[in-house]
Amino acid sequence: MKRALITGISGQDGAYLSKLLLDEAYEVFGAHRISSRNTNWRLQELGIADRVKMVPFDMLDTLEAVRTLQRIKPTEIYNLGAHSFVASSFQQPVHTAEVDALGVVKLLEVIRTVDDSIRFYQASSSEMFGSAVACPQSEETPFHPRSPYGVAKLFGHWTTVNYRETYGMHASSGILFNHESPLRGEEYVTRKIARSLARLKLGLQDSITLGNLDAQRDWGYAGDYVKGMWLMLQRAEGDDYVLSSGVPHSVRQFVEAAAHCVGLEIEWCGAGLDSYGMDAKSGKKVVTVSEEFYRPPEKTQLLGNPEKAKRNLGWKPEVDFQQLIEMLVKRELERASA
Ligand code: GDR
Repeated sequence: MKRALITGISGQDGAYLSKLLLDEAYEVFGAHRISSRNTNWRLQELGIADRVKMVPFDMLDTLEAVRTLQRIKPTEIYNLGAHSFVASSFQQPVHTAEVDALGVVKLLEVIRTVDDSIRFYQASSSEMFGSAVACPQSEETPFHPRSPYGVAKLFGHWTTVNYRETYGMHASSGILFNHESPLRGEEYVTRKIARSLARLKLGLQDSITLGNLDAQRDWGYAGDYVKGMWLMLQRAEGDDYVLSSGVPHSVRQFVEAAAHCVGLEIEWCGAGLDSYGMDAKSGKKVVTVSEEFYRPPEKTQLLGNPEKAKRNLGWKPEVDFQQLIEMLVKRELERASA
């Protein structure tokens, strides 16, 4: 039986990956920090909370990690644990670097010490591209991160490459563009929009305040992307892969499509920080903009080229932009009516 250890088990990707691995008959262990709050609502929502075995594990506590690995003897480790909210990494750059950068080298050192045949997946990010010179971005595009999060992730990425090249370990880095689902945290823009519009529809909220409406992202469905993670570790050799939809959309387009799902049509007025969106029927202001949610501007559009993953892994996204938004809004309507 294959055994997988997942760090970041309480996050969106940890939940979907656990589900996939359990369906593939793995024994799944969730790395759990003893000091952290119990946040297994995502595992509960997928109906797998009692099938994932929680084990004590702190990314930064090397000795505890050694003991846990010696005991459970995983065949695969998925390092999804991270400070993953880009905006707050500007307020917590040191903590972000400790977890997202140093955490990776500590974990790889532990693996190399305990059993260097364990296959390793590192959750890298499109944020490493930042102000990349090329668009779309592929595995060959030079990186230029624009946030403390992106900088820390880049260290984790190169460390993974280095352990593969220097020690011959089966280590893969998945450079994932934005991947969303009903299990996203409420601070991320997709869930924030879907949740607010569902609540607006049900009269529980009057409006939503966002940052840059013209920011663009390459959005896909998290359930598709965790499959790509798994496929990477099933190859004979580790490697780096971009996973993305290859289709760009703006925050504004996301709002329009989500509004459409709840029967609203948005009419846009103004520009930049003075932009707002009106409900075309009632004339009520339902979308406003605040500097609070703005980030330092991106010079290049973040758009991924997933051709290598398609070619080598046989991976492709199954859920498109429209289906993703419908899924998110439907779940938020259920949650708001519960
Ligand atoms: P991102 O996701 O930073 O791309 O990182 P997020 O959903 O936070 O932002 C997406 C884009 O929307 C713009 N935006 C807003 N964002 C938030 N959160 N709230 C707002 O009100 C708002 N208004 C506009 C942002 O500026 C940005 O352009 C996600 C995370 O999951 C990372 O961990 C992961 O590595 C990358 O995706 C790939």
